[in-house]
Order: sequence, then structure tokens, then C-alpha cells
Amino acid sequence: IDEDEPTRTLDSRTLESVATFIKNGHARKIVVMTGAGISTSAGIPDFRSPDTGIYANLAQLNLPYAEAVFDISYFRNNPLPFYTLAQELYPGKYRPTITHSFINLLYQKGLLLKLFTQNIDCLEREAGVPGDVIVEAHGSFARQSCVECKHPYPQDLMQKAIHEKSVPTCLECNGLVKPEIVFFGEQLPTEFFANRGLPVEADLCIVMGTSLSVQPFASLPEFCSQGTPRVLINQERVGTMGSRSDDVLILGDCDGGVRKLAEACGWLEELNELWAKT
Ligand code: CNA
Repeated sequence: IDEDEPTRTLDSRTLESVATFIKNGHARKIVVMTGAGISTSAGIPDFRSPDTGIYANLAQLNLPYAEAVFDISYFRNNPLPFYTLAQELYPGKYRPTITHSFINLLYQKGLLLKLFTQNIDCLEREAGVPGDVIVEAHGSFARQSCVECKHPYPQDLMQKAIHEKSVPTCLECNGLVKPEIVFFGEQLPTEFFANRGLPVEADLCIVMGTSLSVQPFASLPEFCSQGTPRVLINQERVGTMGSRSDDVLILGDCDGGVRKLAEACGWLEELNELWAKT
């Protein structure tokens, strides 16, 4: 990125300038956009990191191609690989990270306009962020239904099926049951489309732990107004982050990045306390 390019809003393209911007009360409507990278330190692998990502470790499932595990047509013929993976991702086994608590801290301070997450692990909710502030763009394990007749399926039976490594079928029509996470070939939830214009209202955007490679989610940061600072906290540079004059890149792990940002805002102790309670 061009460090010398003049900024419109921030003093400079640094973490410290972002903290000053927040401390001066200029960020009161923050949108946060997240992906699998905010949950890797909780023990849930992401998709695309080489070696450790889920796609790199699907070989034992004999899939024709890695993404097939989340492909709706493949699932209809062979739901077993998905249910094998679902066991690993199913909520209840993992503790939210300090990054999840940081999002909750923004909420508690009344600064969070909306959290857009691609994650299906429900860790944002478990960290304390209320459901109505979260757009789960790719759905979640919170509900499940029949892929044929759409009839809802009870949560306790789903938990039992996951535990027993079996594939649940609809109590009404015997069709296959699937958690309401969005597969390739499926439409995103209506609440995503209802809220996708919201970033234009934001005064700060924080993107964390995502490769920004899945559309239409990947385009969300583009909806922010020119001059609205966009911060990327991620292992690597992704999407168009860094291309605008008020983009700030904090490269490295998310937990370290949010700790530094919280410290610069004078919130570190508060953040640690909040996280300790999760
Ligand atoms: P991805 O494509 O796997 O990208 C993850 C990104 O995070 C990459 O850029 C990594 O470099 C980066 N990253 C990984 N670990 C860290 C870390 N500790 N600190 C900083 N950066 C890190 O994942 P996306 O979310 O972008 O892809 C979208 C998919 C992944 C969505 O459909 C999700 O449903 C799906 N997914 C979700 C989960 C979950 O719910 N926890 C887990 C795996 C995949």
C-alpha cells in the first residue's frame, strides 16, 4: 500500500490513528465483518489456510473436490461427508476468542452498528453479542430443516444425530435434514440482503479473519463510503483492503491485532475482563 498517499479522514494509516479516531468519538457506527480466521484460535480450522484448513484435510472423506462437502447437489446424494465435518464444527465444543469478546466490547460501548459474519459456529452469540445485531450471512447451526419439504427439525434430535454420527431424516417426509447453513448453490438468508446496504452508514469498518473470497459477502467492504476508514486485521492482505486512502492493514493474528487496538484505545483491561467471563 502507498503509505504516502494523503488520507481523507485518519491522520495516518496506522493502528494508533484508528485508536485516536475511536477515542475522539468519530466511530459510533462501526460495522464488523468476520470470517473463519477469528475462530481458528478457538480450535476451529478455517477453510483455506494451507495444511491446517478444512479443505486441506478432507482427503479421508474421498470427495471429488473439497468444496463438495458444502455443495447442495452433492449433499443430496451423499450427506455423510458433511455430517462427518459437522461433528467437528458443531457449537458447544469451543470457547469464544478474545476477538469475539472485542466485538462484544464494541457492542457494549454502543459503537457496533452491525456484525456481518460468515461463520457458522455461533461464537459471536456465545461471546454475548445479541442475535439482532448479527447478520449470519451463511446461516448457522442454530436451526435445521428438511431439504425437501423445509419442515423444521428439533434441535435435540439434531444434537443426538451429530453425536451418534448418523444422518437425520425428516419426521414428516423422510427427506434429508440439514442445518440451516448456506451451501454452495443455495440462496443467502433474506436478512443478508436486507442489511447489505448498511455499511454505507458506517463511520468505521473492521474486517477480520476472512479471505474475502466468497461472494456476495466479499463485496461488503465496498459498500462503505469513500473516506470511511476500513481496517483489516488478518494474517494476509485480502480483497481490495488497502486500496483506499483510509484503509489500515494490521497484518498478523486477529487476537494480537485486537489486543493492540484495544490497548491503544485504553480498553485492554476491560477487554480481558470481558473475555475472562465467557
Ligand atoms: P477462509 O477462506 O478460510 O479464510 C480465512 C482467512 O483468515 C484467511 O485469510 C487466513 O489467512 C486468515 N486467518 C486464519 N487464521 C487467522 C488468525 N488466527 N488471525 C488472523 N487471520 C487468520 O474463511 P472465510 O470465512 O473467509 O471463508 C468463508 C467461508 C468459511 C464461510 O462460508 C464460512 O462459513 C466458512 N467457515 C466457517 C467456520 C466457522 O464458523 N468457524 C470455519 C471454517 C469455515
